[in-house]
Amino acid sequence: SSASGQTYSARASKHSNALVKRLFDIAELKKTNVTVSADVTSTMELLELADCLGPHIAVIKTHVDIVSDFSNDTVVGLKRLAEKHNFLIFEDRKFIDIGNTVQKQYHGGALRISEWAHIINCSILPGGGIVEALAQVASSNDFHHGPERGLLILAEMTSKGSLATGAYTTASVDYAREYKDFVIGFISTRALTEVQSDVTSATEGEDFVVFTTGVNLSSKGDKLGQQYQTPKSAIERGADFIIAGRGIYAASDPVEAVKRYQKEGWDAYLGRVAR
Ligand code: 5FU
Repeated sequence: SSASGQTYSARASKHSNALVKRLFDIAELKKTNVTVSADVTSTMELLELADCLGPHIAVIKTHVDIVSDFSNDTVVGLKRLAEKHNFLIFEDRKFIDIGNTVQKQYHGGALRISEWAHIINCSILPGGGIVEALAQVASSNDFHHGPERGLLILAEMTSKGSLATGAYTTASVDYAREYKDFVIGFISTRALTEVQSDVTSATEGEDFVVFTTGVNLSSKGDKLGQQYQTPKSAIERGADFIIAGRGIYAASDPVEAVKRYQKEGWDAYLGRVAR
């Protein structure tokens, strides 16, 4: 059966990528497939959220370029809380440029993303060279420090009128298959296992991890084109991890909210693997 019909622990035991194994192990251990999108704009808010939501999440998703006082303290604090609560860090930087530029954006620079982010993502709009360039950084020799690293390809987007569809999405899957040691999965609204192209088709045992953004229990969207589905719907369509931002951090009680997303996400997962 396809990967999404199997339990996280079954997938962990078979997967060849150490980071994916860890991700699935965390999900199973903490009984959560929630990624919180912690889109707050100060280090204090970010670290407070990470600490209080930490027990209920598998991954924290950051946009550190919106943190107005980003510094070494932000990084040290995030890493400490990731260890304390056993979650992974996903920087949603969406690299989208020529290889030479994305290498400098990933490694070094103002944000030093390669030093602390387990997971990053990119668009394949520039072509396969972007994946190659990021993979080189993650495996380069001057680079033994830092976390285990993996890449998600931005195969679809949740905003109204998104152009990340059709041939773009198919090419995303092709590049994931071509670079499957470094590409751990997709940002998409559904499982992409069925996608076939002239170039590639699914190999036996293929297991890409699906992260789905645009998840909210009480809203259908926002005034700027965001479109939401519920945790249950996302998981039924093939999400392995649901990503929720405002639904959690902007709730009057974020801890109570994250528990609701955790329960709905986990119940939907149990339903999916029981089928
Ligand atoms: F790639 C994508 C996408 O297609 N839709 C998104 O919403 C990324 N996102 C991110 O997920 C976006 O940048 C936010 O960080 C987050 C959604 O936040 P929300 O508050 O749950 O709408």
